[in-house]
Amino acid sequence: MSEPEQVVERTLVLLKPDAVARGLTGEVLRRVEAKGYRIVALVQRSADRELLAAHYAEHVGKPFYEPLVEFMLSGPLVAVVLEGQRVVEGFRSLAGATDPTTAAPGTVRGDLGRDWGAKVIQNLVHGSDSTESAAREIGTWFPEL
Ligand code: IDP
Ligand code: MG
Repeated sequence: MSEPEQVVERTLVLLKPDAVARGLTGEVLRRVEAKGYRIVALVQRSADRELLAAHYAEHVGKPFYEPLVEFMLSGPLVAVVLEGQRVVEGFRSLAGATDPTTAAPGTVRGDLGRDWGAKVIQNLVHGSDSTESAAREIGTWFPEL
């Protein structure tokens, strides 16, 4: 019997305003491409409150939601769609844990991030946490896809 075919997934990545402001978009995308994932779509743009409410629907009402929105509105960000087998978990692994102070060395957040004393954790990147979230988030940022 033949192996089951590996399903090609997509995930939604955001290079957050801190990554853009610090000139780290190239470094993050370098890691993504070196890992072997394909960039399907990429745009630098600003967010707005409505978009962020859709994107961060599961966090609306949490204590860090308002600072998170202010942070995400603080400058341009880069939205990216990546494609590859198991890219949802693969990008989360490249990104590292949410808290950049303790994120593992070797990860984007662990190598390039730190605590800046802000009300919200500034951790450079977002990656979808499941294929269901990815489908919803890609629809939010790239309705044409
Ligand atoms: P994730 O980005 O690792 O998936 P989530 O729990 O989905 O983490 O949180 C979304 C974003 O909100 C985080 O990336 C971080 O910027 C911010 N955040 C999460 N938890 C906290 C917190 O407890 N305090 C402040 N900011 C937080
Ligand atoms: Mg999340």
